[in-house]
Amino acid sequence: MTALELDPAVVDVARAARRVVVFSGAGMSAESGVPTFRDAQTGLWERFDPTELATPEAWDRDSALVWAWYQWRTGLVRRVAPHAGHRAVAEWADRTRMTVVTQNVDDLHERAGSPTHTVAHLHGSLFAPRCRDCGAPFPSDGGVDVEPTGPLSPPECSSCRGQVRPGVVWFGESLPDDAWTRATAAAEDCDLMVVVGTSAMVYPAAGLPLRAARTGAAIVEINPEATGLSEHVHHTWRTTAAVGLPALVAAIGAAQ
Ligand code: BV8
Repeated sequence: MTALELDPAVVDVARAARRVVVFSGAGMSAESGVPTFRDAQTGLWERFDPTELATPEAWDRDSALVWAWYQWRTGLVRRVAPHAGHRAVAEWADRTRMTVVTQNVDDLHERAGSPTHTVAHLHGSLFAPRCRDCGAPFPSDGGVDVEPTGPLSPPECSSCRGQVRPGVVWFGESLPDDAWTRATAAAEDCDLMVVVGTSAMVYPAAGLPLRAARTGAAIVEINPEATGLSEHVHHTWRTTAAVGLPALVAAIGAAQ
């Protein structure tokens, strides 16, 4: 069922839901000003596809180029703000058991008020660099404010003098056990999963909505475009995260 307006059936399902998962992708942060993976790259990285840069091979080939990319992205996220959709998800948690499972490496859900322990970062965080050799966390400096015009050398670990790397999951790397365990448990336990702003093309994350559907959850997709998931969900709503989520949460509240 594809709708351009909020479908009353979606409000009924959401109002009745007691265990909700919001599964978010890059589109969740787009209206905050964070480019999605589908958006074209700019500057130094214009000639690269993000899926080429977000790999251990790219890091081994040119860690300073990749580190500059992450420093630029970190600074950009630090300078933007969560939008009404992020805040609606945080407010919804006041009414029901909420788990946010995000593919995003930004901290916008948390900055909008979603408690850290309720957010599972499947692909890590821009704000959690770590030593590639000993794994020690390295304090994020918040990235850079001016788009780098050249490579930036990654810092040295203060514990073992190894090379510090971004705290994200690259293609070909396994997901963090804790986040994946929490995400799969929440997907299998929820009675509603709202899938927001993802093209659902990156696995194993993209398998979570069908995993939730198999255990009886209703699946609602919020995305201005169709995705490979659209034909498999109960409701797909052609709207954006910053418009749809506040409208849905307000409708639930009004309905109670
Ligand atoms: C794994 C962090 C097991 C980094 C990311 C070969 C070897 C190993 C694995 C593979 C392999 N070949 C394939 C795989 C599997 C691979 C994979 O899925 N590849 C894809 C390309 C096919 N997966 C992995 O490698 C994963 N690990 O499998 O481990 C393993 C381990 C070792 C050996 C074998 C197996 C790890 C994947 C994690 C990669 N890291 N991010 C960084 O950020 O730099 S993924 C990154 O891309 C994001 O986190 C996100 O997950 C993904 C982008 O997807 P979306 O979030 O959906 O964003 P996108 O831009 O695509 O779409 C935006 C959507 O929003 C659109 O639909 C648009 O319409 C919508 N939208 C736009 N505006 C709005 C909106 N919606 C709402 N409102 C709006 N305003």
